[in-house]
Amino acid sequence: RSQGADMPMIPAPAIDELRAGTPFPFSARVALTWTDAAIEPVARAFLRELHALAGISMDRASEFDAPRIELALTSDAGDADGLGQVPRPFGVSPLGDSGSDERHSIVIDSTVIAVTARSPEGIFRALTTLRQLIEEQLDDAGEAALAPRRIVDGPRIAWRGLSFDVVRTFFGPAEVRSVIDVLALYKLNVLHLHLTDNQGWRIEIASWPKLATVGGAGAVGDRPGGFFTQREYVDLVAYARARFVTIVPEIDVPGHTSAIFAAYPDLNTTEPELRSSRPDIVSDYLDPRGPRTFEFLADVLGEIAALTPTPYLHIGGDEPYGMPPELYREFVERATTIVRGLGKRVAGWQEIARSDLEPGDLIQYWIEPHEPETSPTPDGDADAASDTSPSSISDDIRATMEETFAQAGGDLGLARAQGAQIILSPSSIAYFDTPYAEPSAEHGQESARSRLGLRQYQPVSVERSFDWDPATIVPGLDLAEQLAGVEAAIWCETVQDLADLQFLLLPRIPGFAERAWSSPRSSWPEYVQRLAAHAPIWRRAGWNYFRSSLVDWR
Ligand code: TNX
Repeated sequence: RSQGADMPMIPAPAIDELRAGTPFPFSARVALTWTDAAIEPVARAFLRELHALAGISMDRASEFDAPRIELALTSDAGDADGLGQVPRPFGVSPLGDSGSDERHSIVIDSTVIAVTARSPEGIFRALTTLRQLIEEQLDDAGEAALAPRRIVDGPRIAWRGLSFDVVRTFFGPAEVRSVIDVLALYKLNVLHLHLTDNQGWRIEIASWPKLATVGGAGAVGDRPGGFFTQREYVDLVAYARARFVTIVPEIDVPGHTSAIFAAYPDLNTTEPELRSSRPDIVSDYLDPRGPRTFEFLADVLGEIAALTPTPYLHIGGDEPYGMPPELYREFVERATTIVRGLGKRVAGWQEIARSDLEPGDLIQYWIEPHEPETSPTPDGDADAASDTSPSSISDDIRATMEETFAQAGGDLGLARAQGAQIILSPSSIAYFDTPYAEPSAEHGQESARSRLGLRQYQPVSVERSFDWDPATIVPGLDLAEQLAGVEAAIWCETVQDLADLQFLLLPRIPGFAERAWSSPRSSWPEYVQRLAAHAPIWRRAGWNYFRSSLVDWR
């Protein structure tokens, strides 16, 4: 293959112009220079990363050394760096109004690589591109020939995330860090941590200690439980931050709350006739009329808010099975009042649009019209959910389950009318806990870890996670006014360990990231060649991935 002249970057940059000339000779002798103290942490992290990756020890050097990589912050005065050619992104920054500018430019010539941006985050994104270029060309001697080119880039969508279920299977800090590494490599900037659900509570709460110790003891099936201490969580937030990934914590209420009730049974004041006897359908909920419900919620959200710099707290709100609609509405209104009182903004699954929201709140779209999976999903281990006898739940419970999905088509309109913005997580595309679809059944059987992915879903091909357009997935969505961002989601009922998790994330994450970041609409035949070139990066990092037969892997 040509020396770096093909375009291995994912996501594809907005502007990429190849230039004539001798390639830049990347090696351990290359020096890195920077002028602004603000970018020192990003520069040092890049040096450490290259060292860890390939034993490369570049060093900081004077601005006269060559070859060298120069990092500099620029101002937008006069647009000398050309960043003005890349439009501002759609959506909202997970950092809030102070959200930084991710745009950057990279000019590679035979002796110097000049990297400029308006913020440390922009420099970080540029270095991620550079890392991909280097890794893709790296030979056994630790050298890479980088073709002269000019790249000017920035994201199409500001909020680009992964929602990660650490409840159904508990993943500890080291495993979460490795997921953050995958996100950062593909310029995703949000890790939405689904910290609580029926099967477990995964974060230490000092004022309600049994949430973690009792509520966190188990997981799906007989898998081990676990939880993050506050210290571990704070360290994860910092680890993510250093990679410009924002952790958005989710405390899922008022449904999906069995772990709370296991720890503190008195908090469960669900009417006896609304409690399900089916193990796979949970209909107990946090009741707004419970005497300690909002004291509890204020304590929990208060502690989470204090540990979390992002302006957003995600309150879940999905699938409030068993809950009469007026109680749900009352609950969400009180919960959002608590969040605002803590100085934070509200995010929640799309069902919260059925309550009063405020402009700037975020709702997460996941229920698609006319898809098979919009029927109620059994909760927990798919194989254990064998009791399908309709007699074991009451008509009242059944009605609330059906309501959840029957009303879904109105949620976006309700959100729009209230000025709330939308995170797109269309389940048929963005849910990665689906089996892989492959052209040949045998290939699927032998390599697709066929136990992975929930049975109620249609299998989804690697191409499908790539071949969609956030701009058209919801008819009539006004990108400038209503879009907040996009998030993929990985639910872990069938995912048992890190190898399983990586198997479902790779190669879907890069395709999703391409759609979130890139403005030029790449085609599958072109994209799949770039994708193939990334497998060596994953192998070097020790990440598992699905060797789909749709890709001619390197
Ligand atoms: C629905 S998506 C859920 C999760 C399940 C998931 C399985 C959503 C807001 N709730 O509790 O894990 O389906 O794909």
